Amino acid sequence: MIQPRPFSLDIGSAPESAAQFDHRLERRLSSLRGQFSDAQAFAEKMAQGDPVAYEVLEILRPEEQGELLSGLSIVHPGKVGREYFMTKGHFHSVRATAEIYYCLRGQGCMVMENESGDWDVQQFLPGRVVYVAPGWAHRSVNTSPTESLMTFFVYPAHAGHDYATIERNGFRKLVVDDNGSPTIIDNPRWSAGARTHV
Ligand code: PAN
Ligand code: ZN
Repeated sequence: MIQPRPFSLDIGSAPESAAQFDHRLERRLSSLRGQFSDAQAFAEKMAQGDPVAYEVLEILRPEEQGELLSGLSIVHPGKVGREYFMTKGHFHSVRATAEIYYCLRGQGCMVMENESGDWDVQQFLPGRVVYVAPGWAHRSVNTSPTESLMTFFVYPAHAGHDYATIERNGFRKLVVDDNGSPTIIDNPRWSAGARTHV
């Protein structure tokens, strides 16, 4: 068992501070198969290689109530057709758990939705905090053409991750590049009927 112990973390100077983290997860574009609306653009991008879309640097703690999990999420710049590189996105398995994201670098947005039919998109700018309320699925999108989007996240350690619900239909809203401007559009693949509670 990892004993509860205080610690501190320098995140202003990341990624030089990457050694402070216990675990590094790399997600390649292939792990987002089916999530981009332009299947042909996805195939073309994959044919050029399978780029790293994002990385997660985590501090490991016991996944139990009372603990907090924290780390850095780094979404690299890139697009598949008109859609920007993004995270898979998920609900927390324990729906009644929230999350805080603090944007350190880059620009982008957090796409969110709940199971009551509401959706929300908050902008990421360096220094801005985004609060993901309990019950809201969340996905980070990097809208910069050149810079990685780096955020620090913290959430209850017992939250767990439900990826399957999002994998089935995606989010209600997509963020696409419309002549250089990030624009929110409806996701044609999303259907309320296919959505089930877990
Ligand atoms: C974050 C995310 C991280 C990567 O730690 O896990 O940004 O996104 P995906 O998990 O959707 O691939 C978090 O929200 N944890 O709950
Ligand atoms: Zn989360």
